Amino acid sequence: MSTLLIKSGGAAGFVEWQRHFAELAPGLTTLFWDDATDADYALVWDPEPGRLAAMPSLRCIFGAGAGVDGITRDPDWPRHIPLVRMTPAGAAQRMAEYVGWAALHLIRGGRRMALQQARAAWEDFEHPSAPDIRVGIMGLGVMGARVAQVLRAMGFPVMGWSRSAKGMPGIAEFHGDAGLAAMLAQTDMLICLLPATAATRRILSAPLLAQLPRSAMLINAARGWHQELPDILAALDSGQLSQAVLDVFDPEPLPAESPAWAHPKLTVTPHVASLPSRRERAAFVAQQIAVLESGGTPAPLYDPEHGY
Ligand code: NDP
Ligand code: OXD
Repeated sequence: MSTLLIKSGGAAGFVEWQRHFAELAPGLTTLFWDDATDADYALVWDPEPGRLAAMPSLRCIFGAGAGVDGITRDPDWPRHIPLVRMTPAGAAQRMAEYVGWAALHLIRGGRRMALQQARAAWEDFEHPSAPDIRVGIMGLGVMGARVAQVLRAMGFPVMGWSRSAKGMPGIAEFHGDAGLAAMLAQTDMLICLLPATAATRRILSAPLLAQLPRSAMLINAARGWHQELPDILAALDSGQLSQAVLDVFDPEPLPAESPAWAHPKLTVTPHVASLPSRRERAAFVAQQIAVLESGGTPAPLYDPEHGY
């Protein structure tokens, strides 16, 4: 009988995980992180450094999210053990719904209307329509590819930047530093869906924002790692950015004293862009364990060479 050690959602979350795994993988024994030190599998978001390396029986690590930076920032995480990124089908769909909402919120002036409502002010204003707004997506991976399809279906002209070519119908693709510069120069709404790697740290900072057309809009649903928040606030104040929606911050939670909370051109959401239910995530893990135990390779795997 295989064992799965879980650190995601604390003791209350564990009770729910246990219920789902009992139905979805009856042969699997689930263990709470605080009660055991070894298992065949681990399902974790941000394990204490060194804990995974000290598990002699460990055969596979499951990230509790699609981004596994909370695991790989442990200098001792066991790189020889497969690390599976949490990507049930519902994850990309939820991300596309979030970004679709954020894109409409931006073009329809959602933040402005919320502020007007707070002072009972009935003030109408003109707004652009999706075909007027050229979208540039940084990252066309599991999340970015679905977002690109959905925004295109909503009527936005969509461009995307990635390391490798995708051949996505109707999406203009860009690669490399020159490709990024070319995309930024024609991007009215920039969306960040990059992984947290050495190459992408603080990429959303003043030099990049200056390459966008004036009054561009920004959505970051990837990681706080990608953004230099003071530069984004300064760009909003100067008019280089007209509005932004940020779902992620560094640190999280966003400190109560951050000027981001009250900025009139910024919408803050609390890292909720894509959170598949525990049931969906348990089903994904159960399915991947079945693949492993029948001699297959789980997917998608974190690639230590690329860092995502
Ligand atoms: P993937 O690893 O599937 O995709 C990453 C994309 O970025 C790929 O297209 C990759 O190119 C591209 N990329 C990586 N490095 C570079 C580079 N240096 N230059 C150009 N392109 C690059 O990631 P996901 O789609 O699963 O996740 C995207 C982000 O969203 C992550 O940061 C993740 O943590 C975050 N996330 C946030 C959530 C939230 O609720 N806020 C929920 C889920 C994810 P290529 O395809 O060529 O490899
Ligand atoms: C994830 C997240 O990476 O929720 O899945 O941020």
